[in-house]
Amino acid sequence: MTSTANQAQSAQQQGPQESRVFAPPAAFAEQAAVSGMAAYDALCAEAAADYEGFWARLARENLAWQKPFTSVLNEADAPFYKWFEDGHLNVSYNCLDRNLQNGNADKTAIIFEADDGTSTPVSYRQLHEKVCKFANGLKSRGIKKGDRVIIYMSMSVEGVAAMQACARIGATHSVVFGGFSAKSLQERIIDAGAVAVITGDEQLRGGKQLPLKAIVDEALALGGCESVKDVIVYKRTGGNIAMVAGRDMWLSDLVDQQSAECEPEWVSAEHPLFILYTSGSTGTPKGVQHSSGGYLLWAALTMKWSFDIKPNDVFWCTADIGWVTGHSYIAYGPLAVGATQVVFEGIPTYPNAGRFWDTIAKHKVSIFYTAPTAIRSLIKASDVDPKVHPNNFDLSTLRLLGTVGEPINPEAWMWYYNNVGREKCPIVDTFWQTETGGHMITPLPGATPMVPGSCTLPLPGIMAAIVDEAGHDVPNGQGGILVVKRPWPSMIRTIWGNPERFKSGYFPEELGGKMYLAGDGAIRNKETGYFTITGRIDDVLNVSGHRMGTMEIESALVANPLVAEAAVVGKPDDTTGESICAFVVLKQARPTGEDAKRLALELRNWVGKEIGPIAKPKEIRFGDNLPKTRSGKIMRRLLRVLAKGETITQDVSTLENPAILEQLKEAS
Ligand code: 6R9
Repeated sequence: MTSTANQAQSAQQQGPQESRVFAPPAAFAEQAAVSGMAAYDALCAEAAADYEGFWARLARENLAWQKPFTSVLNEADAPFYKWFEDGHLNVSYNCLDRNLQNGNADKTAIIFEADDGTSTPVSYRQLHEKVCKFANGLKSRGIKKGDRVIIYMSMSVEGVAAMQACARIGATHSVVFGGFSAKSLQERIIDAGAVAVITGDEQLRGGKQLPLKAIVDEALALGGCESVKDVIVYKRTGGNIAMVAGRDMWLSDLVDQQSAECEPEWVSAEHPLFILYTSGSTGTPKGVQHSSGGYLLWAALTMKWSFDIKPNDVFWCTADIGWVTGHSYIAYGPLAVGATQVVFEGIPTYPNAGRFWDTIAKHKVSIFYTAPTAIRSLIKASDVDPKVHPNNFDLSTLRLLGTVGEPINPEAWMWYYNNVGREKCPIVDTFWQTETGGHMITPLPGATPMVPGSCTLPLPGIMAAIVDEAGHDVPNGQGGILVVKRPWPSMIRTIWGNPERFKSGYFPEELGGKMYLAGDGAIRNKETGYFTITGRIDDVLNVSGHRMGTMEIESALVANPLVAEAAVVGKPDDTTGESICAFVVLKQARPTGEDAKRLALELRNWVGKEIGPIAKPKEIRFGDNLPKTRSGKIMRRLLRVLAKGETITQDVSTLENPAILEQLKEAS
């Protein structure tokens, strides 16, 4: 661990102070599930007074239990915490059957918006039937409770159904994002010991047909995947693919003749619902293992608290099911609360960068949840082509906006608030992680006054705190390490096959072994106590002994009207220890030669003015774009290599745009 406390502290001291505050609109607050700060405080007080009683009440009220639990939290084998462990339930029953019983059978569960703009509604009754047939199909192949199933599919009703079908029979799924390479897929198949792979023939993205099944074939051919007995293929494009006799089968052949009824497999609340691989700061991807009961409780409850979901809402989370956001806020949360949601196959820029706004208007979306990186790229696109600006679309159905995945810089927040939300929609800036299962720190839209760039306050029951390296609380206004002091129901249970790494990585001895280490730095505002995430603790810089969050510098750069996007990394420096290297995308075309020099100087001075001379990037490189994963995260790891002038030897298969690396290799 590095000395994050000081880093975040100095970043804050030097960083611009955000003073704008936006109260939740009165009309929103009046009807909200958690209405007003007094209601928020009351929930927090309830959790503080009787932690287990609080969670037990919520678990009873929000989930259907086949066998009620008597044990709430078992800490005997900490940090391997167990929640509601003697209770039995089925996640798919909670998401589907419950809706057939409570009058939602004919309600639209999913509006599938295809890449080409055609859309298909699927009711809860239809989804239930699809999932039951799918589950029976899996059972007919001998797949059973506890088996691991890899899902390597694009965004589709079938992808969601595959996850639900696994949940129905008690199989543990591991969704691998459809953009991962054969090698990454193979590693995950082997690590999980999967018995089957569910995939598609091809995927459609931005009008292009891209391979899926061919990559599965390649992954299996790499070897070591002998555990895989079945490959089940959903036909999406009808493209030409190879089928291996005895191993591969079409989904339709497997499910068409199956019964539309499938008794759910009742499992313990602690039964592993899924494993989701995520990258750590070092080493191979970790299989984050989640539970059934605690996980679903939080997916459902945050739909109500953070998203204020109501029966008439049309919810749209633009994530992919390959990421945790697509698990909690597409495959499980919305269905568990009987919501109608849009499931989107395409990309935000096809057929043009107005696609999000057009789709919101078309399906009368009322709650929209996306990533800051998408917002920033759409800001840029609408500056270039005013026709795709949100002003040209009927967004009047929107009542709530959300962001996730990375800090949102105040300028992007304001643009989202003004142009998309038209100053009437609260924005929930939801801080959470693959490991946390659901939202952790976020405004409650009908209660919390919002400050652009701050995820504000922990949800009731989430004991988030900021500590120094010895695990001691730091005062507000002083940065430190973000931790969670008490276990919560939807937390990671272990790293699949590596309990030691789970223990040492998330509950380090240095912090006493009982606090969950999020891996992010944070600071609380002196007056409000609001949290601001200062970035991953591995993304902090030390220049001449002054430490600062890369995020602060990026935010300053993006606040410049010329800048569309920026990523800042450290570069070893003989004199100052580390120097700051900024990769910048301008709203205008990428400058070169004298132009680049002039603009770099201008931006350096700008940052100097915004934060302080110490934060001035020593080097600025301009690009047409930044290297990003397909989920939109900037790959700073690669930028650090480029900044050093070294050759990239790491795997770049998860990059959306590998070609950009060449351009960013040297100074513009
Ligand atoms: C849900 C998800 C987790 C990391 C996390 C943090 C960053 C996510 C954020 C945020 C600031 C937010 N992060 N949400 N930082 N504000 N609202 O993204 O999970 O892919 O595991 O990433 O993303 O650094 O530690 P995951």
